[in-house]
Parts: sequence; structure tokens; C-alpha cells
Amino acid sequence: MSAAAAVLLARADRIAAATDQPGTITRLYGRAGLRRARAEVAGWMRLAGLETRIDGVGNLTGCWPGDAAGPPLVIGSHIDTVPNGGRYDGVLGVLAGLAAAERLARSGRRLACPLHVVAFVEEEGARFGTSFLGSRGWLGMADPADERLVDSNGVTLAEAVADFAGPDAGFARPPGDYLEVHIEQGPVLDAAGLPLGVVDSIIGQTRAVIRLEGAAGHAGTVPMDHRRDALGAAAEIVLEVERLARRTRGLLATVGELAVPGGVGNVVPGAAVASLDVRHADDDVRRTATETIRSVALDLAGRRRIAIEFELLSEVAATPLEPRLTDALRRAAEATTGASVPTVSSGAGHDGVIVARVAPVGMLFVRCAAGISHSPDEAVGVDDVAAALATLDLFIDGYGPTA
Ligand code: HGY
Ligand code: MN
Ligand code: MN
Repeated sequence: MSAAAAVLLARADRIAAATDQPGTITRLYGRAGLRRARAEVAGWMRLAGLETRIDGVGNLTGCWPGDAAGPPLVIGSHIDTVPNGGRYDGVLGVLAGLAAAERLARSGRRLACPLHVVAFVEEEGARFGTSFLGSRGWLGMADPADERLVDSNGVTLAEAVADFAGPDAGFARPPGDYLEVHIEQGPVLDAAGLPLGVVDSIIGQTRAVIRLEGAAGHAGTVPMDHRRDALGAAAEIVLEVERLARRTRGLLATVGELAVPGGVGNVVPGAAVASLDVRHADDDVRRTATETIRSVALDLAGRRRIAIEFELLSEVAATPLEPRLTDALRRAAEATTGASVPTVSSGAGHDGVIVARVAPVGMLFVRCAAGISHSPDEAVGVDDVAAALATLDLFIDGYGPTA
């Protein structure tokens, strides 16, 4: 078994213990678990001889110099999680980049360009509802409107950033190339019995929030035909979202959160808040579906005499990745595993979708058990991790920044 793979898995276990909620793997932006995970990774980076930087959003970068200054080869992913998430989503990619840098540092070898390993600190959007705050901040693309976003405790994003930012505000070099190693989070590799895949595109996604306001009332006295039940309207919207997605080929639409602020069993819900996540490989289909959901929700709320606010939180276009990097990763993976290396389109979003706005992006997928992710049951095999690390090393050994 590869020692580097064993080290990576042990480190992933150690990072899994850095959590906001003991007994789960939960690391939300700016909270204690993420701070601890970032410190762990920074310590390993410094031990390896990398110079570390923490930027104005709190992202951590470990820098290994190259023979020349130039735009770095960046290997990155995220270390935040969804609530009660898994131990490899994001973390695998950061630790794989660290392992690659450690190998260079141990031999004192330098590439023609610097190598940066980046741990983005907010990809999931779990605390403020809008995703990729880390990679957008890293590239100086943070949307000022986001600063007014408020979490469930009334803390604004601006306050959270001020508390979690590092001293190296604005530290980021537009990458020469960007690579991300990530668990597939889907069933393709597991079903094919293959350890590795490469990614040709990342699906587009829309995030929105639907706020509904009716009238609270006594559950025992308000007649059914007098009610303005906000949760009843929300429930109907959830089913309409599901119906639309089921009848539209390739459309994925999810209401992952449904809250009844102050809800209690003997009160007719006066308010309800629902999240909305809409995805499709074709941006036009995704946008049309989002608009359909919006108009169905408004119509339905009107019939129920419910006030409704449909707020778009973020939108990311479907993103093709760089064929030059995809081909190089595929060749390295085939040479490493001797197995075929399928090309997969990613239904999950990744920081690469943001970085692709300024640099070529390549992604290597690693099989995860039954494609399970965003769950404590997320699992990878040590041999697959070893194959991914060996593939990354082979890629790096043949890497020369494009002129
Ligand atoms: O939601 C996603 O696709 C990713 O896990 N953030
Ligand atoms: Mn995720
Ligand atoms: Mn991820």
C-alpha cells in the first residue's frame, strides 16, 4: 500500500475530527471546526517546507517556489463541508495537492513554475446560502451584495469574513493551470468498477430562496377555508419542483431546506422559507426551469393569499474543462492504473467552475463507495487514493507550463 495514501487517509481522519458539531462532520464557513481544520493543513504545509498565506476571505495557500516566478500550477479544493457531511468531499483534493508538494519538497525539486496548494474555505454555501465564496474571493470576484447575506443567527457575511480573514488579503496569483482531485460523488466509477475518471464539464446551477408569509393562527379555531398556511403553500411548491424535474430530461431540482420560523404544533404556520437548487448541463434549460418554478410558485401563493418572495442567490453556468489538462490527466491515470479512465460530466459543483473563468481547469475523479457523498457514509479505498496520488505525480513530472 502507498505510504502517501495512508498518510492522506490518516490526515483526512484528523480533519474529520475538526467539526462544529461533535459526532458529525460539519465545518461551516468561519466557525471553529473550519478554523481548526485550516490550522491543521497549514501546519502540515509548513512542515513540508511550503510558505503559507491566508487571504482576505480566509483561504489557505501553501506555496512551493518554481525555477521561475510565473503563474503557478495550482492544485486545490475546499475544506468546508455541508452539515453532517463526509470526510473526503473537498478535503481529498487539498491533501492530494499537499502530498504532491511534499514529494517535490522532499527531493528539493522545483517545477518551471511555482506550485500552489489551495484550501478554499467556503464552497458549499451551507452557512449563507450562496456557494463558492472561497474561490470567488480568492480570484477577487466576490459580489459586494453578498456582504449583506445573513446566517441563521443574524450574522452578516461581512462580519464573518472580518472574523475569519487572514493577513494576506488579496493574495492570489491567477493560476497558470488549476487542477482539482475530487471524489466523484456519483455512481459512474463505482458501477464501472474503475478507480479514476477525468471530468470534461461541470454542470450549471442556480441557488434561490423562497420566502412565504401567510397568517399564523390557532390550530384549533381557524377554519380550514380561512387559513393562509405558509407551510401548506411551501409543501405544494416542493411537490411542483419535483414534478417539473421528473418530467424534464436531465433536470435536477431540489428543495434541501424547509424552515418554519418559530413553528409549533398548535399554530397554523404563518411563515415558511424554502431553499431551491436547480441544475442542468444546458444553461437555457436550467434558466427556463427556474423561471417556470418561480411563476408556478407565485401563482400558487396568489391562490392561497400568501405573500411570496423568490430571491435568486447565485447562478453558475455549465463549464467545460480544459481538454489539454483532461487529456494529460487521462494519460497519466491510464499509465498509473492500466485501466480505462472514463470521461465524466460532474453533476456536483466544484471550485473549478469559478477558477475556469480565469484559467484552464482539469479535474481527476476518484471512485467513492456507491457514489455516496454529502453523508457520513462517504468512503474511498486506499488503493484508489494511491492511484490518484501516483497519477498526480506522473502529471506533475511531465508538466511544463504552457508558454
Ligand atoms: O452542491 C454541490 O454540488 C457541491 O457539493 N458544492
Ligand atoms: Mn460538496
Ligand atoms: Mn466538493
